[in-house]
Amino acid sequence: MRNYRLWFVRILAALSGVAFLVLTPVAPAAPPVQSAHPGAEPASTGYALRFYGNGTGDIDRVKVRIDPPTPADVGGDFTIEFWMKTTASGGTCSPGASGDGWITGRTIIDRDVYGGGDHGDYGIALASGRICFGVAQGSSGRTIYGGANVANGQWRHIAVTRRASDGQMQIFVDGQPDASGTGPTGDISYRNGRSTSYPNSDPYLVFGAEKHDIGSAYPSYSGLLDDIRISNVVRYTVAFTRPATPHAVDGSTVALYRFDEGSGTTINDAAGGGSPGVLRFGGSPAGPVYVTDTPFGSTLPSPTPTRTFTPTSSASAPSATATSPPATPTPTYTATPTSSASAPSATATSPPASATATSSPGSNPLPSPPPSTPTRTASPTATTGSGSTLTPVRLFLPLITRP
Ligand SMILES: [Ca+2]
Ligand SMILES: [Ca+2]
Repeated sequence: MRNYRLWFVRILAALSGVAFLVLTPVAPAAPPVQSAHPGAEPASTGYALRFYGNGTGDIDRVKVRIDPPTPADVGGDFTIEFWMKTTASGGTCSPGASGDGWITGRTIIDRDVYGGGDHGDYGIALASGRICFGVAQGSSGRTIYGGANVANGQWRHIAVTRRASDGQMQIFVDGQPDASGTGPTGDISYRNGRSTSYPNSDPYLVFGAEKHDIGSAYPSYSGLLDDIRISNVVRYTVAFTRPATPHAVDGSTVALYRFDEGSGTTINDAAGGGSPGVLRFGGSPAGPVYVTDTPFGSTLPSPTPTRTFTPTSSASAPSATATSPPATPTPTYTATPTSSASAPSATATSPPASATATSSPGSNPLPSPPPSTPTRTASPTATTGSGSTLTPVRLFLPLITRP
C-alpha cells in the first residue's frame, strides 16, 4: 500500500514539476555543516568557528600542542591577531603587576601554565567587553586592559604584541592602540619537556576556552573566532589599517588558523603546517561549530568606533628596536604602573621560539628545572569570582589562582 502511495506522490510531483525528493523519506536535509569545497560554493569566504563557552570537560575548544615544541610556541617577540564577534561579555580583568589578571575574563586564547608563570605563560580574555592580556614569567607578570568595547556583535580585529627585550605589551583593536604596558622580559615560551600534573592542558595553546576547566570563576569565550595568526615579531607598534582580507602568510608567520575546514576535527595550520590543532567538540549547545559568518563575507566589518577609552597611543615605541625606554603611558586603569621588568629572565634576547617545524624536542632539559612543582601563587587576582563559592577543593589545593 505504501508503495502505491509513494509512486502516486512521485508521479504527481514529477508532473507538476515539483521536486519529489522532498516528499519522499529519502535523505534528510543537508546538515548545516558542509564539507569544504572551495570551488563548489559561490563566492565562498570559508568559515569561522563558533564557540559556546562551555568551559568544561576539555570540549568546546581548539587545542594546539606546543610541547614537544611546535612553531606556535612563541615566547620571544610575538604578535597574536584574530577576528572575533560576540555579544557575550562578562568576566573581569585585573590589570596590574600580575600576569594572571586575565584568567577571570572569558578566555579567548589560553597559553597558561597551571600555577605561577614558570618559564612563562600568557593569555587573552574578554572582560566586560574589553580585551585583557597578561604575560607572566615566574612570579613576575603584567596584565593590561583595553578600553574599547569589542563585544558589540560585529567582527572586530584584535592584535596583541609582546616584545622580549623590554617586555613591552600592547593591545590593538581594529588597528587602534587600545592598551599598553611593560611586562616581563626574556623568553616566555613553554619550557621544553616540562613535566606537569596537567598533561591535558598545560602543553597546549587553546583557543576559545579556559584550558584547565577549573570552574565558573574562570569563564570561557562564547562567540565567533576566525583567522588567528601567530607571528614571531612585533608587527605593530603604532596604529595600523585594519585588515580587510584574511591574514597573509609571510616569513614571520609561525602559525595561522583559518578555520576553513568546514567539518571534521582537524584544524589546519596554514603557515607551514607545523602546529596543527584539534577541534574538541561538545557541550550544550555543542561547540565549536563551523559557521559561514566570517569577517570577509559580503558584509564587510564596519569599523565601529565604539571606543570608550583612548590610551594615549604615544606610548608606542617609535621603533621595534631593542632598547626603548620603558613604555610610559600605562593605561590609566593600571593602579600599579611600576614596570616590573625584573624577572631574572633566562635569556636576554629570547630566540624566536621556532622557525622550523620541530626544534629538537626536549632540547633543553638543562636549564635547572625550577622547584619541582608549579608554584601556584595565591595571587590576589582570584578574588574577583563573583558569586563563586569557594569549594573546599579549591581551598585545599591552593587553586585560588588557577593561574
Ligand atoms: Ca576562516
Ligand atoms: Ca599561570
